[in-house]
Amino acid sequence: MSAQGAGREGSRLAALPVALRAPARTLVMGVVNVTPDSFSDGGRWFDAAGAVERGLSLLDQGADLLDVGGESTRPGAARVPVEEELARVLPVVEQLVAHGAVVSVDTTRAVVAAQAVDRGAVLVNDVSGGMADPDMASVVARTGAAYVAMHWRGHADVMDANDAYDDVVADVRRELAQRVAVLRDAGVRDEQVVLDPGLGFAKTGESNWPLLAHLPELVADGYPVLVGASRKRFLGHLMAGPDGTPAAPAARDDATAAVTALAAAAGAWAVRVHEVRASVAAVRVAARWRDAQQDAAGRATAGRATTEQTTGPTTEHATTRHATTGAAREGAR
Ligand code: PMM
Repeated sequence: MSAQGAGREGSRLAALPVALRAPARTLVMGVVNVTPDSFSDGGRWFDAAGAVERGLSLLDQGADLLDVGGESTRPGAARVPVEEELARVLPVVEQLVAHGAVVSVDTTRAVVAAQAVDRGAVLVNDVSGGMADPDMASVVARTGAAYVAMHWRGHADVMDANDAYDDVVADVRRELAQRVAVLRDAGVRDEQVVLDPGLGFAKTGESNWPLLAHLPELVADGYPVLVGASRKRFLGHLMAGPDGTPAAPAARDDATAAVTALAAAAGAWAVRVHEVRASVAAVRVAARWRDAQQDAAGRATAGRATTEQTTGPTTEHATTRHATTGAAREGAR
């Protein structure tokens, strides 16, 4: 799978403000859950005023965009009626847009996506990658909104039972490529698409780590990549206390920021997080780190070119050195 025209300046994610289309550093998307039962922050901002206030505070902390959701995807959660989802999400989208925020809507329903875009959302974040609602792809095609297609195998009530992979990295990449093909058939342009490996969705624990470790391969497929590790169960297990009790969601923020730094160093387009401040620091560190790597790789290449001009390449040794240069460049990307 590769994104045709992914590098074309100006056309990629055209619904977003220019600065967010091909940013110099990884973006930080702040989570605004207007739900009574999300796993990590359910109920804390469950009225429109509280949710808007939360969104504004995330912007103050440095969020580049806000993801507004009205349906919990907590494992085991029941579905919310569509009228309820609309009533939760639309006023919050509208008010945050009025405050100048770049707003994404976290929904699997085409009707919610369409109405949120009408109210100014510029990105549709669909954890089902279009699988939950057959009308989603045509809404995305018609509106031209940016679209996050996440890897997904079923709603919250069944997702844990779907954690079965031959090779989780290969399987997720293949299933995402299938989603992209369906989107293309419906008229969605590659330039609208962001891909997300779907950490925690049909991935109960160990399956998440190979996906993070192989993030550069997903990035190399050419689509912007969004990573949503924030406060997820696999981080709770990682940070378990001495008796094995998983760390509570709010105690997973330091580990989340560590994932942000590594995801940013691997070239992720954005991270989706509940606590923004530490992730903003992490993406800044990662950006400088990558710049310094590229500078070092550039200097090494220039130095070698000068040496070769002076001495001329020697046979086998020269081949080895070029191989090293290539690896250094790859590491610097
Ligand atoms: N995770 C959650 C919700 N929405 N969207 C994307 N694109 N990627 C994710 O990993 C993701 C998501 C679950 O977290 P929450 O219930 O705390 O919002």
